[in-house]
Amino acid sequence: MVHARGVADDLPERRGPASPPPAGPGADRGRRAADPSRAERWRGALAGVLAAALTLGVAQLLAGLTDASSAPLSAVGDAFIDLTPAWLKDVAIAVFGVHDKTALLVGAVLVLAVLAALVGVVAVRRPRLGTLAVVALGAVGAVAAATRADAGPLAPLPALLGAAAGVVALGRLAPRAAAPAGTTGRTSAGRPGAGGVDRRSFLGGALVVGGLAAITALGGVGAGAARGGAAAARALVRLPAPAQAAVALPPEAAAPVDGVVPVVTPNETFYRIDTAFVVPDVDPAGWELRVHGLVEQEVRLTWDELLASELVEAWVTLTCVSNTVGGDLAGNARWLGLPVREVLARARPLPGADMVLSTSSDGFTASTPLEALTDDRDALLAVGMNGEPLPPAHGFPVRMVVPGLYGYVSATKWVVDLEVTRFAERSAYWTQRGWSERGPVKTASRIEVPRQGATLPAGTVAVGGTAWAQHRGITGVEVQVDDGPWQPATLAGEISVDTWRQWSFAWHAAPGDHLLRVRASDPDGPQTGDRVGAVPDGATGWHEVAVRVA
Ligand SMILES: Nc1nc2c(c(=O)[nH]1)N[C@H]1C(S)=C(S)[C@@H](COP(=O)(O)O)O[C@H]1N2
Ligand SMILES: [Mo]
Repeated sequence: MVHARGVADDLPERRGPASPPPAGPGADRGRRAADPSRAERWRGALAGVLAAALTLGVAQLLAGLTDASSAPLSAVGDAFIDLTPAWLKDVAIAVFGVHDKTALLVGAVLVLAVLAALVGVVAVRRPRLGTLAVVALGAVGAVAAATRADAGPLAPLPALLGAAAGVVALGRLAPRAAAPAGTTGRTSAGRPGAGGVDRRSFLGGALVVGGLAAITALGGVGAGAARGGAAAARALVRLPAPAQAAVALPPEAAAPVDGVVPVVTPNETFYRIDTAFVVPDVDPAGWELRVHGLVEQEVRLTWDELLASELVEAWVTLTCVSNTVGGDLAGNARWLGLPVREVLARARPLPGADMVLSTSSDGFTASTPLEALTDDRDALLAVGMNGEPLPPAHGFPVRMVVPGLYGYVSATKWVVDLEVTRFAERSAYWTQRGWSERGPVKTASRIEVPRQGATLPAGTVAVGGTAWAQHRGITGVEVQVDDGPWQPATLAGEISVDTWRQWSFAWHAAPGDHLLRVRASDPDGPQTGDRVGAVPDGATGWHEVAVRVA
């Protein structure tokens, strides 16, 4: 506030109280509506922001007691993500990467604060307009919450009751934000006491509303945590031993170069991409997978049935179609799960079916070729990631993992539904937003050491990185220095064709500026050097790193 006041005081004097009062009936009211004092505007803005904070606080408390995803900010955030044009989403992922949700949250809070401040300023003179604006904002939150894929019957309540609290708070604060009659203009000098009393009553009210906002918000967060939900259930999960273990990690899978990305990605640093503003809270006790559509027999699978099945464990490298050349939207983990083909075999797909549309609890969908889910690859309904239950952000309790396909067409997190269908009949979330209906992973490679722009001593330099061509396998990696000949790099040990593979290259570096380039080969030959962006089915091109040798 101190800072804000300072800024306001720097504004050039525009509409001073010295301007002559217009004459005529109602003129005074008209002048005041058009020209509230600066202090009054700031108090109005504060009243608006505090009323909005109380709205969110009360809503958060109710959401915490019932269903966290119905909190208006979360619900509006989710709706915003679904309604955002694809190009803007691509920009957000490109600019903010895996922090795109944090950026959205900060943006949403700032936009809301500005809106609330404006509403507050208006409400000082036009209380009914202020009430209407708060109700309208509450309605937006309620509609967003009620239209979520996993919305319960109580979903709109937090936003509506929050807005009711906001209306009351604004109704109390806004009138007190108004400068008392007779204190505007020079005449206020004659009644020194009035402005002081009024300011104190405004400040008192503001403190009460601000305090209530903080208490309800904290209470809501606490209630949500106490209810525990999926996080508490996850802590109790004991994963069964696999009926079929993953291959042992060969020690030579790690290239002997300091600073390359680890071969196994820890769950904590595994990249995260999804459309969920708030991580869906799915209780395994109530989880059920429905398999239906073009099948002879509809199948339902509960969590207990899933855990009692013969689970297999497999190393699979997951990659995102939005990954740019040299990018880091890729991770490698040991997954534990039931092969999807086992469940499909029970359902018996009908002739003519060529796709499985998987749906998550929050409404995301992916279209996976039926063949990739029925052939012998390790396409899993995964429950475990690197020896732990899936982290909530990575799909707890159950997600899909399909070797060889980008995540957007295969790796549905919080999966609850498999519909056997045809590409000609159904399309998935990202396909409806301009991405390809099929997304086989493109062969890719990157240089991780040395880094772009590094300065290195002359002599032998250890160059290293990672390459992937899931389900086809990496057969070679080559390095090119300054447009010279392609030279073979040394491949580290292969875990399986479904995982990435590290490589290293001993470079005899002479002083000067140099450009290093990498390309990988799969059984079909070397990856293409054509530079293509991620839309609609994945980027291509050779990764380059410019370095200086001193
Ligand atoms: N429910 C759900 N599942 C999803 C997504 C999503 O937005 N919602 N995104 C997909 C995409 S685009 C990718 S690349 C992978 C990423 O999985 P991760 O976040 O575990 O790395 O999840 C896939 N599964
Ligand atoms: Mo993705």
